[in-house]
Amino acid sequence: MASTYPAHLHHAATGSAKKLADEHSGEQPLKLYAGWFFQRTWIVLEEKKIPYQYIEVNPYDKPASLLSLNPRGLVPTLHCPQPGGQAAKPLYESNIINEYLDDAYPDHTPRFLPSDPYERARAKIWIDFASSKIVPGFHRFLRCQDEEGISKARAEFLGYLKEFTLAMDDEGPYFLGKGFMMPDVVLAPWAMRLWSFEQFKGGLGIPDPGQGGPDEEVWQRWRRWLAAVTGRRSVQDVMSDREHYLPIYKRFADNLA
Ligand SMILES: N[C@@H](CCC(=O)N[C@@H](CS)C(=O)NCC(=O)O)C(=O)O
Repeated sequence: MASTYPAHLHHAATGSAKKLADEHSGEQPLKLYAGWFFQRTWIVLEEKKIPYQYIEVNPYDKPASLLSLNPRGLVPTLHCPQPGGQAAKPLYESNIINEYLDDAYPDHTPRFLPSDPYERARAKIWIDFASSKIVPGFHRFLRCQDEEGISKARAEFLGYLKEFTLAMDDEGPYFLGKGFMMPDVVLAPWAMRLWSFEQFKGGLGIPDPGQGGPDEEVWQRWRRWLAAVTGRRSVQDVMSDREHYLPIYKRFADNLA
């Protein structure tokens, strides 16, 4: 299948992600087709300790087994075993897969969505906000080339982070309180890539501690969330070495991807 992913870029997990991928390379009924650059579902499988087989996909050379499950060949794609000897069925879209894992493996804690119907629905509002506003805002900001565009995109991105932070539980450290849950997972891979703005766009722009003026408390709460999420073992374990993300993010920053 044709891919826009350039062949010279790295295409397999490295560092701690490679170690984890190797540990999960053995045959299992539940199979995760994944790419080293996309981690939401991998984090949930690790947190829940659900047995799974990790199948690394080279975006430049997708295996036929993936294309038969998901003709678009996107990762993550999950190969879900079915009861009674029925053929396994595919699932894709990371947030949907993660909700499925929470429902299909209820004995594997922690749960990633609240059980209270209102809290569960509210969590989904912020999962959607992170996916539909913050992540695209991240990429728009990184792609901007001229000074005026960069400062507009930065203000938009920080506005989204502020809105997300204002919706967090006051104490935290996580979005919904003490538990690391779906609204955290959905942003975790991007929280780990905020260095891109220092590297390529003259800084992210969040004020230093004590410099936040009327937003001081908001940014304090953001920093508490960021430290908890980026310090989380599962989040660190699924990351590849930064040297391999650099050329990919440089392509974004040069507006080539
Ligand atoms: N919204 C989807 C995004 C899936 C997606 O776009 N995956 C990308 C990686 S970030 C992919 O498989 N790219 C390979 C390609 O386009 O060939 C999700 O959250 O699962």
